[in-house]
Amino acid sequence: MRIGIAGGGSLGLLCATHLMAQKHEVFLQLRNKEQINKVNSSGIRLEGDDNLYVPKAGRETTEQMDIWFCTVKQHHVNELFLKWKPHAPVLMLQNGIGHMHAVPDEVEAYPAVVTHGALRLSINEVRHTGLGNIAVPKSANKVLQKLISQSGRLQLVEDQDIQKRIYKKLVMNAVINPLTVLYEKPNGWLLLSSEAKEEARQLCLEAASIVGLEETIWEEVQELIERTAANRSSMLADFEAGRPLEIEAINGALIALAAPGRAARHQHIVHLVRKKEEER
Ligand code: KPL
Repeated sequence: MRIGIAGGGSLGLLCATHLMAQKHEVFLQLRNKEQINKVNSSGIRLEGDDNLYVPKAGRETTEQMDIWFCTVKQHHVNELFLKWKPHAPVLMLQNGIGHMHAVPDEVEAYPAVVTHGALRLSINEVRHTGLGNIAVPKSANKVLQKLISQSGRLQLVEDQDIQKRIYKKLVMNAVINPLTVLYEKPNGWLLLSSEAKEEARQLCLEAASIVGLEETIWEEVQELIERTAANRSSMLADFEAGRPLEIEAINGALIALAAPGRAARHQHIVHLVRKKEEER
């Protein structure tokens, strides 16, 4: 298949290498000239894999794609769609909620929930830090069906109840990401420190009650922390690299869903993270 990927962060590079390993033709849509040149001249290296993946990279393409993966951060989605008019289905792989509203009506977009861990080592090198999957809504779209069957290690799976999965991922990110920034520690720290663990549990329970999930989600959050113990969360990676944080898209969006007075812990954590971001 001919697959376009918008965004050259850790997820964009990870998707590009895994899709090329499945013999798909990949176009990587990037903004940064240096990254475009590097990818076109040297390809992308996936750590631990001897193959070199050389997709076409550029600011835009006139070639018709079968499907697109949109991997830019949520705060870039609005800006992206001001100029970009994809004439193929688009999978939206952002953390948080709210970005689907920024997609123009004429674009056939599907929300996708990613549980892979990825770390960008340089503008053309990526590490796959945790094997997960990419859940997409059950759909009759033939292209999406074909992609699911040819997704290899990216493991695209269908979910009948994608909304629930979106909320679960939101809760997980709303707990793990800000705490790892405040402690400046990898995910596993949140179970090693009893203070952090209790904060994580409280944040989890408050988030679960906002989105109407059972309290047992705390078990799943702990399992995810264990599975990604050595990872630095995407928010911590952004913090350390001086990039904007996704705190609005994640905890901010959660607070916006809550009835008045029911998101006190998340409001507090947002306040602390913003303060830390200002001091950075
Ligand atoms: O999705 C993640 C992220 O870092 O954004 C988690 C699940 C927290 C894994 O690190």
